[in-house]
Amino acid sequence: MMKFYYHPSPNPLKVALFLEESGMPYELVPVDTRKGEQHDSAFLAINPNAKTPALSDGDAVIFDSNAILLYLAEKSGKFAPTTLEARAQMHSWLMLVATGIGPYSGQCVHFKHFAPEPKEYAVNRYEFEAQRHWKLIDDQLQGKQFMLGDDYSIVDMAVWGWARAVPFILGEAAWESLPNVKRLLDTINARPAAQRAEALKESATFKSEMDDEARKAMFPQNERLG
Ligand SMILES: N[C@@H](CCC(=O)N[C@@H](CS)C(=O)NCC(=O)O)C(=O)O
Repeated sequence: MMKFYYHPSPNPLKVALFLEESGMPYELVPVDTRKGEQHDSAFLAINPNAKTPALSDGDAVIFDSNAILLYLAEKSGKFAPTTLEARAQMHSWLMLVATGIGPYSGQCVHFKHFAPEPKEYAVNRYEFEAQRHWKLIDDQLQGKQFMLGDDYSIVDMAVWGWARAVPFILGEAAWESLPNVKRLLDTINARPAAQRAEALKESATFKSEMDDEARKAMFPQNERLG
């Protein structure tokens, strides 16, 4: 059976949503990143990048949430278009989520909520870039039900993983300028699979405190500051 290496945070949630939508059987393997379990040698053999999510499926081992979404779509034949032109759009938007939405939103959260002072320059840069990327998603959704048009796809799942966190990333007022992202979030949140994906966080006890142990595990660069 597939093993899904999971932590209740944006990138793993994308994969949780696919697995719950598709009904594919899987075993959940909790990885508590605030306790440093992403650095255990057994997990590094699955994902040398020491991040969640990851997936193993027989001889196939896949890391990086968007690669896992593509793998699962190929394996199941679900949630991805079949024409060359539509697949080109799928790849473009999936890569935009992978290289723009995720990294800029993640750095925006880091500098706003976790980094020590002085951080004004970094907050300004990452909030600006996160907002700019989210506006691209909002514009793409204008006049469309889903990211690729009428059909729900892995691109929507990738967007959903991070859209859940928009108030934490950009502040509550962000929804005023991202009405189409909010609509997509509400549409997906209403799906039973999304509710099951969210409920996975209850399947294990995950550490919530961002204390010294968590900072050491997640921000190892701080060691160099002494
Ligand atoms: N590009 C990777 C990023 C994965 C990532 O940053 N995962 C976060 C959770 S959303 C994580 O495991 N953080 C723990 C850490 O940075 O130590 C993906 O999309 O899967």
